[in-house]
Amino acid sequence: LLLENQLRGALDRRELLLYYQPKVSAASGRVTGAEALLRWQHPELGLLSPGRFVPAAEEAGLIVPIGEWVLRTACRQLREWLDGGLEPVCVAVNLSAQQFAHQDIVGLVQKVLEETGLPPALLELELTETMLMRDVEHTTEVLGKLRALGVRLAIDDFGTGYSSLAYLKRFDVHVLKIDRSFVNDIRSDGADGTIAAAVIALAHSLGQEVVAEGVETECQRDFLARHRCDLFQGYLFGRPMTAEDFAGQIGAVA
Ligand code: G
Ligand code: G
Ligand code: MN
Ligand code: NA
Repeated sequence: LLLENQLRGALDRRELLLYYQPKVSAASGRVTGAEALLRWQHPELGLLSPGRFVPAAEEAGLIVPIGEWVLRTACRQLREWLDGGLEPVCVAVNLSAQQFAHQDIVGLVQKVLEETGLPPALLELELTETMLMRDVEHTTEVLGKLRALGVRLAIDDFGTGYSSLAYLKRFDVHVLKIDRSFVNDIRSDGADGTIAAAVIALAHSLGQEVVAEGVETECQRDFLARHRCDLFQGYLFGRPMTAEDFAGQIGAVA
């Protein structure tokens, strides 16, 4: 409760910030994108990860204004990088269930794209299966409208929630992110990579790209590359880092 009260003022006190974790193209080995990840620079507790405060923010309804700040900040940051002459990268933002269910998320995304003048295809929205499965009629409608704006849509933590293959086809997203638990299963001899390989094949058969998250070892990377995974994200390539540090990595071979 204390944390919740402090969180109320955190936005105004400018204590929230975004870190960026590189996404690396399997084909070129270069950094071509990032996932924006929220942090709270708490005055006493130090730098807090979202696991420590996002659940409280959701319960208090604060995730809606915070999520709006995240979206706007990530888009403004990308605008700065483009204006500074850096090569275009795709930046992914996580949406929470509440933003997706209760907010005019389509209107917000449209407004922020207009404000920043970004090419919509440089913005990716990460949504979890659980969020999408709550109300499939609503989901189909909202995803269709977001898709029409030109932004990219990704299903995050794929394989950990439950979604039927029929809905996966109906929702028509651009990207599947293989949950890191399946990447973590991949051992040096390739054993236990079955689910990761199956998710890649499934995604490709639906015309979707695949991002593997939580890639920590070269063995995992090599296994995923052999199975034609499109993008890698994980500590092997880079931890979540400040915007300034990430800018230095854009386009580099990771
Ligand atoms: O960085 P960390 O491992 O603590 O992230 C934990 C979770 O927080 C991840 O599942 C991630 O999707 C989520 N998360 C990170 N940034 C944001 C954000 O800006 N908004 C929401 N809703 N969730 C986020
Ligand atoms: O759920 P989501 O995918 O949005 O969460 C991303 C989170 O995963 C980030 O908080 C990030 O810190 C964490 N993460 C990113 N790469 C790795 C990795 O290689 N290993 C582990 N264990 N966690 C990772
Ligand atoms: Mn994510
Ligand atoms: Na994830």
